[in-house]
Amino acid sequence: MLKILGRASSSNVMKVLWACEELGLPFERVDVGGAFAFKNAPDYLKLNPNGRVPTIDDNGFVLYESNVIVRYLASTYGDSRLLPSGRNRWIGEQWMDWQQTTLLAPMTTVFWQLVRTAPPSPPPPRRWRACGPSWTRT
Ligand SMILES: N[C@@H](CCC(=O)N[C@@H](CS)C(=O)NCC(=O)O)C(=O)O
Repeated sequence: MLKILGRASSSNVMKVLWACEELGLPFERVDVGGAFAFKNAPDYLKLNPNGRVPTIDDNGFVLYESNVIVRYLASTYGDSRLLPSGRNRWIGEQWMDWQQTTLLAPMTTVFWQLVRTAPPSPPPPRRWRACGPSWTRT
């Protein structure tokens, strides 16, 4: 069975879980990363030397990088779901790369300032200032 290594609170793991859901793909998930560190998967760094989540193990085939995992699952198990043909495919690819290369950095700043760092609500002006240009870019 497909094994997903990574804590469910990670947006990159969520992508993979969402893809599995869309594809109706059964899987087993192990909490790794964040507060869990690597204690549930002591050999994790041998699978993914980056020390990042997610990583999948699909019957011995190990893969990391969330977008690549989503593409792999769609291409292997999708039966053309999630991976349309022709130009529509490239529109999907465009948004996936945009998320990783353009959106991610400013989104991370905004996320840590306004969501992950325990908020007084609404966030004080200094938190908004810390977001700087990242706010307008997200
Ligand atoms: N480019 C990688 C980035 C993976 C990544 O940065 N994951 C974060 C969680 S969203 C992580 O592993 N953080 C360290 C941790 O959870 O311990 C991917 O898309 O899979």
